[in-house]
Amino acid sequence: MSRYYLTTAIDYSNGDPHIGHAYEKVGADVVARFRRLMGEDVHFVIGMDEHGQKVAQEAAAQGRSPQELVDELAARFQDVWQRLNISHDDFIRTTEPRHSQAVQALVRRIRDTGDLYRDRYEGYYCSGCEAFKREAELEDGRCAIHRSREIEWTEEENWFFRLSAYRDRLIKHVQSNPEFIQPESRRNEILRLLEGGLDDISASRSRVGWGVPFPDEPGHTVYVWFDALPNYISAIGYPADGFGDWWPAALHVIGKDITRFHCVIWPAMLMSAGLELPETVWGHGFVKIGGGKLSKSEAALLDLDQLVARNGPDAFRYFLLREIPWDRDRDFASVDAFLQQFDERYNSDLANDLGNLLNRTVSMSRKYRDGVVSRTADTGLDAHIDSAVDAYGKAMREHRLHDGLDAAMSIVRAANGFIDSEQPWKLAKDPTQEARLDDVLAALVRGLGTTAVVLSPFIPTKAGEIWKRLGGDQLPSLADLTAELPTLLPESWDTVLFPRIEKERDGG
Ligand code: ME8
Repeated sequence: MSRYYLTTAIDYSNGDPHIGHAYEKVGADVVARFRRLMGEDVHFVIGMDEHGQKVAQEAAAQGRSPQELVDELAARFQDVWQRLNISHDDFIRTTEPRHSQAVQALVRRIRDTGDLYRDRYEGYYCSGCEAFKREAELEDGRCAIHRSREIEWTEEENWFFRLSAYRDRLIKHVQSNPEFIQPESRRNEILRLLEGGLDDISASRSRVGWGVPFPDEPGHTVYVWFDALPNYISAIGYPADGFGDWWPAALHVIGKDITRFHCVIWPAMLMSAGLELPETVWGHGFVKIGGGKLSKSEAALLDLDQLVARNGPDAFRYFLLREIPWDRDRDFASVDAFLQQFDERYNSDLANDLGNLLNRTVSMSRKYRDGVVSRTADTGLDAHIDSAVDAYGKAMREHRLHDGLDAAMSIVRAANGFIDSEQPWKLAKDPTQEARLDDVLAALVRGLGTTAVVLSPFIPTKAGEIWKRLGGDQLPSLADLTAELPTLLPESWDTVLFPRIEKERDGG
């Protein structure tokens, strides 16, 4: 069985989870579930980035210990991921002993290759990015990404990593492995950055106490990105041999603001340590409100618990990936526009298109054939199903999740159109059309059964309910779908898959 190890960014423990975090975790979860559907052996890891200056500052501002803060937030994030049905196999926290041991082992190995040296750092540091900044990167004396934060001047003794020495190898790797950085726009950004040259970077901090102790250097902690990136190997047991069962990762899912760390620094660390590089780094776009990054007040208005409760977890998962392409930014005019679009999508795609298709298919099969449906059919709808499943598989393998979702929903649209054009209620009245009616009903059951399977990575619970409503048991894998399509639909029962939102509600 082929193995598929995928990870997401580990989230900073300095605030509540927001829709940007949810979008990333849901997207990665869709990939994980799709791979399982393809029969692959999947290992899916998410977690928390709990060290560094930003977390220590937030804890101090709240008058609490950093440990207390990160423990509370880890529980809070995990609770949201459970509500959203994220199917991760592991949750790594950088304050865990298994993680700090792995980081120290990796730092020692990199030091042994001669890639670490002591020097003095003088320059700016943005605690929002947790990154050292060149003067040229600042706008009006502030970090371009974290304009509300004060940029700090810092002078300290650090251990440095010879990042500059890896520039040519990195360029070569990016050029000869087109799948390494995706989508294409991110790959071009990184190539331009590499061509501009690289500075060595700090690997330790002597002025930040909240971190993994730097090996054999009392008073230094490991620089937070040097600590965070190795979570991808600490979670699978590095440096013990077993970590090779999963490494190299098939996919790192991250946001576009941190591609530099994942496509330059992390691969250089791996090269230095003599480890293989991940196959693909996918840099997704940003969810924006009113043209900008999510502000704290907007994030609070779009509280994840409320969004999940609003139309159910599957509806929220569906909305995130239907409305926000997986390879680009998506800007919503305002919080209200976001909520209104959520409700509209829910009504049109889920309550109407999918819910009606289920009701019509089940009730007509029961009414005209007592629920008995044949399996073979060769209608126009069957032809559409075949081509949609092909398009779906191709898009999903290429991580174009929005295109995969669209291909899946095209079956629903085609099936509803097929009912309208075939008019089974007329066929049922005409004794010469018995065979045609059988074919039409079989194609509809096949369309709906196929839809349930291909939508299951996106709406896992509701997809299972559709399958059961057709008389199936456990959702099959994509390969077993044809053999396992139900042939006897149980009597109607009164569950409404996605109850319609009848009247407009206000913002919250
Ligand atoms: O960057 N839309 O943590 P983080 C989409 N700890 N994605 C967004 C987003 C938005 N509005 N805002 C944030 C960190 N993200 C580091 C990662 S990995 C070794 C360390 C994404 O909590 C962001 O791009 O700031 C990142 O991938 C993830 O959420 C966590 O962001």
